[in-house]
Amino acid sequence: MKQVGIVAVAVLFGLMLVSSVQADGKLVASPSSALMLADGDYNGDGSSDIAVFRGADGAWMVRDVTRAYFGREGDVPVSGDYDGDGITDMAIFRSGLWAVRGVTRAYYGTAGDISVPGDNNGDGTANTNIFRPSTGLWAAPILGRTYFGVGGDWPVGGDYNGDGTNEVAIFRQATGLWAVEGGARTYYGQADDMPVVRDYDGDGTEDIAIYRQSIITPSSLWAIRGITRMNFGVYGDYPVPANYDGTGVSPAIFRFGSGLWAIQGVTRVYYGDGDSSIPVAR
Ligand SMILES: [Ca+2]
Ligand SMILES: [Ca+2]
Ligand SMILES: [Ca+2]
Ligand SMILES: [Ca+2]
Repeated sequence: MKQVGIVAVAVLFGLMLVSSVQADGKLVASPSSALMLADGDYNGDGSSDIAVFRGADGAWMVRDVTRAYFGREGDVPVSGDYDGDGITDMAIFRSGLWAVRGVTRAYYGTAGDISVPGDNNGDGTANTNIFRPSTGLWAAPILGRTYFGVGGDWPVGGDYNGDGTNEVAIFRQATGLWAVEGGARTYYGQADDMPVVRDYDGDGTEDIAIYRQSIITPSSLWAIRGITRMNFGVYGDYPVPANYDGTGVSPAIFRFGSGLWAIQGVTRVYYGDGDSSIPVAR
């Protein structure tokens, strides 16, 4: 896994959404630079919205819905429905501070933690979960504290058994291991794939899925376990799969620099300031 270069894919407010290019030409994203959102329906119409957060001035821009200023450079966006009204709230994580626009400010976790918002008990509200890479600690309101996974693992908590509540889960990028606490362990994908877990077939369970990109084969691979495989997007694109048209989750990418959103079978549009906007769609 020798690294031959560093590509700055986008400026993520001081911290960089950085990926490494390996000797074999693969682009490797890391969990500490990943965007983990609980939801992305900013007007509550049942469809995910095309949206960006621009750290330089704290602007949130939701296409055809709204624009607001919340947060600042260096904040990690953690969109979710924290008050359970069916509308996704703009929210940021800042070294243990969770600030939810118009709803609350709370402290949970600390600097260095990875924020993994999600609904822990099926009540329709997002919880302020964190994964601490240094120790493998998950701290999750309602679920409690548990140790699961190690540094370098991707936290991929979600509802894998369809009971309406989240399970703690990790994807180990080096080996392709998926492990759900109290559930299955399986291998899917290969070293350096990026997890893109969603409910692709709409049956109420999270589907294990990976996104793979490489200089050598510029068309990116989406592999969704037991459901489908396809090529969509090119080298350097960031995956933003979501339910944009209200009929189900589509593979989709955001292209840093140009601001292109390409949503398979749905649309291609340009939205966001290509230089500093990052996608906040889910
Ligand atoms: Ca919407
Ligand atoms: Ca809400
Ligand atoms: Ca569950
Ligand atoms: Ca599913």
